[in-house]
Amino acid sequence: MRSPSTVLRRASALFLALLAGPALAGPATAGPPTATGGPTAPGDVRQLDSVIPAPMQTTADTRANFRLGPATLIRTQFGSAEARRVGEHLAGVLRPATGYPLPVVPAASSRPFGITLLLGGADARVGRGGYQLDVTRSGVTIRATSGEGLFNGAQTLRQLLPAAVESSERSRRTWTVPGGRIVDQPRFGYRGAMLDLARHFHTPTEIRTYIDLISQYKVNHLHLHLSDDQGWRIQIDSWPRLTTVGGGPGTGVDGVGPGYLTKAEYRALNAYAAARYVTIVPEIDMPGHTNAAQSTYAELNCDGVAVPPRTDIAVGYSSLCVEDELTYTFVEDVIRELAAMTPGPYLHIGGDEAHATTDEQYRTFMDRVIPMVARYGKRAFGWHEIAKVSPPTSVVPQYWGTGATDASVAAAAARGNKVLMSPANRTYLDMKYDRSTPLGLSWAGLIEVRDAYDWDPATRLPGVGEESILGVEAPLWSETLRSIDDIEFMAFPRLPAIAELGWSTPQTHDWESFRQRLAQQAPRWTAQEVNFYRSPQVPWVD
Ligand code: NGO
Repeated sequence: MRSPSTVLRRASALFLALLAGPALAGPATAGPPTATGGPTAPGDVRQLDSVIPAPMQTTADTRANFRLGPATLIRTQFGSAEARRVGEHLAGVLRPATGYPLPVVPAASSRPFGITLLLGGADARVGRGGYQLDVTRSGVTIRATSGEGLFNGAQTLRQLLPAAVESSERSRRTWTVPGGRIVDQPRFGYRGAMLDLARHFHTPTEIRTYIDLISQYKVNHLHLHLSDDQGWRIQIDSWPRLTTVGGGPGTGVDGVGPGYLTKAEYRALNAYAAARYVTIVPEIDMPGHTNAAQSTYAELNCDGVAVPPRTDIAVGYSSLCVEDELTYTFVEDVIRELAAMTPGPYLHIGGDEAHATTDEQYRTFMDRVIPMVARYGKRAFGWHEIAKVSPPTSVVPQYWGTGATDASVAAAAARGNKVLMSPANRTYLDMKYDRSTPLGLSWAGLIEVRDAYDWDPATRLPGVGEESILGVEAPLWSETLRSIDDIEFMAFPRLPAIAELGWSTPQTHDWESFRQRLAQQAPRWTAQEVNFYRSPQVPWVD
């Protein structure tokens, strides 16, 4: 549980550090007590290849370790506001535990001293989201072609420092980065996580915490499931009762998950995410999973009578009235307002489990709604049932099945649609780990850490190969979840497994290596006060 005083503790640690003033940092040496205090404990220097997700290429040089000191500067690309922002973010992460001031200054030269973030000069293989990280005795240099690449390199640097760096408490110790070079590049452009705000609302503070946690594993999209049978969670001005009633008291599973995001809160979340190179993908589920809207507005029902609100976890019984023009006025209002407050390029229109809608009605509905998304400047995502209507190739079906094959998803891939992979028996973070897991569901099976990790997105579905895959996403549905502690328990350690599948080249895929690296994340999560599941498959270190 994260104590409310965490923020205060962080602030006072920084204050003390500033009072202490700068002193000179020497080059890293092994062993004895140092100018900054405590001894170097054995095992304190991390391995270059201990990072999650596994980097593409690492070349260790144990004679070239770098030690952070009280005089270390964070130098960022001269003239780049974006590089500066990444530098400030990194400084914000490193200051509380180190107690060092770590001022962020423009890099006047590319001479390696301190931590330097440069745009340009990286190995050509890094592409857009990748980076090159060089550690020598005099400094750490991260080079990339974009702010996103610098941010990803900075997340790697965090993991190369001792786990205590993630604490909000200052510790007097050495902060050594292992020497050598990493050249890294993402396998897929889309690495995603999903939160379900409909079954239980999660507050902006909780969502921000999740963004912080996922972005350290280079996950760069957060899909928000904003409406379902049990609740409506996003303010829409033209249909105001959606939130005051549909998201109001008594909504959510068992009636205990009320709440909604105002437009201002939603915009602020998008900005918070963007500062961490995370794009928000908002979802309004339709034509099914719409009971909250239909119990709030009688006119959204074919017979003009409002259905009763529902707080159980049944699925597949609700549907908007496909034949009624008013339905499309409603849907267009929602899409227009949601698109206007969403800076990201995607808008998810659900489309799963429309069992109360005939195939013909489903097609009629999607043929009207998919073009609306494009009209408001967004690219439509849908759960993979959307593939059945042969949507335009810009539409992204999100595969959530458990079967060995899916003919309509394969046919969509053959036509040129990109597919987002979320097979439920591998990526659904709401599935129980084993029979004794107190939270979660089990309809798609039990998912231990190895089940989440040991598969290849590009061979999961025949006809949906590497070239057809946009990326991988780990959904976390909230039927059984209430708090951020619950979210963390289901996501850790499986979220890093899915993150690695999305980022790392298949050549690095190795369960034995992964579980060893995962084990070393435990002290980081402890320092961050993350509530994680101690899977018996992982040799945890404390
Ligand atoms: C299914 C269903 C959701 C449930 C979830 C629970 C999809 C795409 N539709 O996934 O409504 O919440 O399972 O695991």
